[in-house]
Amino acid sequence: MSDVRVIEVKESVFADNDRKADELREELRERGTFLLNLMSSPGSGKTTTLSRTIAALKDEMSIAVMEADIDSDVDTRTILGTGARAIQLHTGGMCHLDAYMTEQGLNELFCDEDGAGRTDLAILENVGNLVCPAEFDTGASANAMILSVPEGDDKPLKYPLMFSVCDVVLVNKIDALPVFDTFSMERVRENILMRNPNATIIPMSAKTGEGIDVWADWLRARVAAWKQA
Ligand SMILES: Nc1nc2c(ncn2[C@@H]2O[C@H](COP(=O)(O)OP(=O)(O)OP(=O)(O)O)[C@@H](O)[C@H]2O)c(=O)[nH]1
Ligand SMILES: [Mg+2]
Repeated sequence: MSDVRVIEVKESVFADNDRKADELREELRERGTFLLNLMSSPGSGKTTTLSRTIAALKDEMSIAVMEADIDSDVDTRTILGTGARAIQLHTGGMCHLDAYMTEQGLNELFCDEDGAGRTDLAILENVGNLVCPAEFDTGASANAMILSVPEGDDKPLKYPLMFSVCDVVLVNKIDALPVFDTFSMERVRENILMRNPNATIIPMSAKTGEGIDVWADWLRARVAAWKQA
């Protein structure tokens, strides 16, 4: 066995991606574009939340969205319906985006800027998955994730990395709490804060709009602080 060379490919892939992500963050700063990476499991409400977010913020800032999916363009069509710019990224079967893929998407968005002016806020809707997207730094200025009530309050215990890399956790579908009555808001808070004591936790419903103002305030303040830094 001693003459067998073992190469830690995974580690070098991550190290290379981290370098690229830092480069991308620098470029985005020079352009004045705040990049939000939005993650969650499939169906927790990313696209519905983005539609509400765009409605809340579009008069204050120029917003563009990258929809990442393995296939289809349904989410991009939904976002285009809000009036925001949007492009679809197909990952070729990959369950996450890395910094290189994000850069390709941003380059496409920036090509469209002439007519639309500068992009203040670019949002990446990552592929629905609680594992792989958390492992790859996309170059984002902030990471957000959505945990929806039907998924259960134990998810921070089972998927620790996702919760530890996110600045903010949106607890979505609170309108469904009467049906999913084993979900405890107190327990989910404890579980999230155990993984990430600095996480901001915002209960909301993308369906009814409850809590969207709190989320929009958080994002507005975060973009403003980033621009002033
Ligand atoms: N009851 C309820 N349903 C919601 C809420 N938010 C989203 N939904 C529904 O949940 C389903 C999935 O919502 P999407 O916004 O497509 O979820 P997503 O995370 O973008 O899904 P993928 O992109 O496929 O991963 C849709 O039927 C939405 O109407 C909510 O707050 N409450
Ligand atoms: Mg979606």
